[in-house]
Order: sequence, then C-alpha cells, then structure tokens
Amino acid sequence: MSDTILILGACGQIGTELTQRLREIYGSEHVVASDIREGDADFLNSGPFEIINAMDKERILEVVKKYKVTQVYLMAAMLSATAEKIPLKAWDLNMQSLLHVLEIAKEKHIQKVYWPSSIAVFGSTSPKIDTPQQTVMEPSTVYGISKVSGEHWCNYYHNKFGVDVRSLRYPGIISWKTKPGGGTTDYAVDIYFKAKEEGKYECFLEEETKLPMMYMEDAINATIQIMQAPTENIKTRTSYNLAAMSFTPKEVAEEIQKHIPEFEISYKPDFRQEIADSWPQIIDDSAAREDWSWNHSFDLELMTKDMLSNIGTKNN
Ligand code: AKB
Repeated sequence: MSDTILILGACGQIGTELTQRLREIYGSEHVVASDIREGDADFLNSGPFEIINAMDKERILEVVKKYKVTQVYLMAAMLSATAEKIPLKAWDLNMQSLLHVLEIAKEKHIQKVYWPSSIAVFGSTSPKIDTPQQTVMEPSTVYGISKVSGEHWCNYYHNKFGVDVRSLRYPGIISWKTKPGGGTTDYAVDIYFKAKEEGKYECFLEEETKLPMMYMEDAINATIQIMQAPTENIKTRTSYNLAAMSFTPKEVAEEIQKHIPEFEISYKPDFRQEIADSWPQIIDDSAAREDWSWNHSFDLELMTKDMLSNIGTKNN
C-alpha cells in the first residue's frame, strides 16, 4: 500500500517546504497539507488542504480517516521566544498536539509519526561544545521543557506501544521561502532579508553569540531521510542531534559583506540573548551520521550565496 501523509502546521517555515518536497516524492494527492488557518502560499492549491487545529484530536482523526493517512508530520509548535511570553499556552499547544498524534498512532490509525525537537532541550548545564547525543538536559525555557518532555513521550510510546515515531533536534533553520516566527535563531533569517532590502540590520543577539544552524534544504533532506530509513536503523527514539554549521552574528555579517560590502550590522540584545546563552554552540550529531547516514551539504558560504541570490527574486 502506498503512503498518504498528513502535515499539521503546513503553512509554517518548515511545513511549507516540507509539503512541497513530499508532494514531489509521494504525489500531490498523497500529501494532505493542514494548518489552523489557510495560508497564502501557492503550493496549497497543488494538493489537498484541510483546516485543522492541532489541539483538536477528533478533527485530526477525521482527516486521517477521510484520506486514509498512514504518516503524520506534526510541524505545528510555538517557538522559544513567543513561548516565553505565553508559557502555559505554549505548553498546551506543544504537548497536547503531540499526545493526540501519539494516541492516534497507538490506536493504529496511522503507522508512522514525525515530530521535531530542538537544540532548546539543552540548558546551561549541558556541554556547549560538541554537545553529545546523551548528556545533562536542564532547559531554562518553556519551549525547551516542552521539547524534552515530548522526547520522553515519544520514547515511551515507542517502547510501550510500538509507535514508530521519529524525531530530530533541529538547530536554527534558515530559509528564504517562508519566514520563521517567534524563535531565538530568527535573526539568522532576518539578517539576509534586511541586508538585501535595506543594507543594514540591528541584531537582537550579541555579536559573539555562536549557535548551531542549518539551511532549509538540509533540514528537509534530514527529515525525509529519517522517515524513510529502515526501522532497525532508528536506534534513538527520543530525538537525534542534528548539525550542519555554527556561526555568530558577526560571522554571518562578514559573509554577507563579501557580496554586499556596504552592509552594516549593529547590536541591541534583548530577552532572547539569555535564551541563546543557555543553548549549545556546536552539536555532536555523530549518532545520526552513523545510524542512518545523515550528511549535510550547506555551509555558511554556500548558504549565503543561495539566500542572497533568491531573496528579492520572483520566487518570494
Ligand atoms: C527557536 O529559535 O526557537 C527555534 C529552535 C532552535 O528550535 N528555531
């Protein structure tokens, strides 16, 4: 039987590009996009779209049954910076949506689940350089708390009920098609748009704040690769560390200046600085590389070329 995929949160930064790629692979009619409201992206017309609130289990199940869905990618979430402003709402959204999907999988309505975790699971007591797959995890943000808890729920549903759930700890994801919202790593997207559109950028993190980052194309590849990997290769059922590059605002600004020499950056750190300071700088993702052959393609130089050549074209 061929797979039919449901994406919850398809209009978000990662959901948009994931939907497009999955439709290319599985065929548009086999990939149902959904979100809490209709987005304006063109891709929505290229296949089925349903309005779903990821906190409404009955509605998710209705759509699962309607399309005979076999896999769910749960991309709806509240990110770190927004979550700090409305912590209980963030907890409800990030946890309830996951538990609904895990329950639907436990009840055997679907066969496979993808759920993203984040580098936010780590806190200031975790090693900052080459942060291991397994280490101390004492996150200081509500987003991080929800991600650590979610990872343990995934592991629990796998061990107790045989649910095939797979997960990655995303670093900051950089893309030009759909902007992120409410994250601490968002500066690394905004900086490219402001460089192209205004020639200057005021950064909300300090110049030496190093964080793990990844270009969208690599993130999408990793996501689909872990979902397609043979079950026996998935040895971690909490979530895999995933890495590509690490840089500071100063380093990305210097890379942009190679293409736009007049580009200027200034720094005005806000509450997001404290969040960034609690996160790792460089992640060790050797488990993902060994277990299911993960490999990234984009470094800072390649990504910068690609970002600057796409922003401002008819593509966005
Ligand atoms: C955020 O900044 O909140 C996210 C993340 C690292 O999970 N991009």
